[in-house]
Amino acid sequence: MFNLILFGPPGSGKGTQSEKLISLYGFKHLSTGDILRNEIKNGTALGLEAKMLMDRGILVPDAVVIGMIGKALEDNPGANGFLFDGFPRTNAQAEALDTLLAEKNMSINVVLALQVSKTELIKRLLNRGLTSGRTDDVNEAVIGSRIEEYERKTAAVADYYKKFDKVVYIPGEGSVNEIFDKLTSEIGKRH
Ligand code: B4P
Repeated sequence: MFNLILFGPPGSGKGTQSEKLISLYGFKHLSTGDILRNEIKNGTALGLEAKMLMDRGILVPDAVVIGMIGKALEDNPGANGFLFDGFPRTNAQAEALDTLLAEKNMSINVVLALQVSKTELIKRLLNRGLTSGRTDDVNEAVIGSRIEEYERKTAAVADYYKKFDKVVYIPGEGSVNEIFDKLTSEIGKRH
């Protein structure tokens, strides 16, 4: 069992690298962004509430995403490991994750934190907005709010895991394959 968090600001490559990591290692991919977009697609009450916040670049309430992750852990008892993508995004989410994992005698092995400049983040997200159909990617003001939410609420999550010596910073600019090699090299040292 190996559990990792892929951490970084919006547009840092979490979703992109997660896809490659799960196909190499067979981890169960838990992306709170994907789960929320699925709720929106299905028109659920939760999806409607989440859409209003996501369209403004604001984080969804902790209780909602913690509940989603708790359910996903229950639904996947046989997984050989979990890749958390876009979660936790606040210290409250990080503490709740530790509690959920401890109940199952599990813990986080490593937090891989992608570092990308703000200019590059904005460029990537606007570029994705040309084709993704994601309403939160088309407007530069919304992208700005997402980056501000990251700086105000999420960046401190790395400090939470630093206390347990679990954070490794990875330069997140360069080709997708170059960054993937750096990630797999760090996983290889611990897996
Ligand atoms: P997410 O779905 O997590 O989206 P994200 O952070 O914007 O994207 P990600 O970082 O995965 O994208 P990637 O770089 O791979 O969140 C969306 C919203 O959901 C949040 O704003 C929030 O409202 C809500 N939410 C989700 N989780 C939550 C939580 N835990 N708590 C509260 N609210 C939550 O891709 C970006 C682009 O960069 C792509 O086009 C990709 O092709 C490109 N790219 C990737 N790597 C590249 C590289 N090396 N070079 C050039 N381009 C690259």
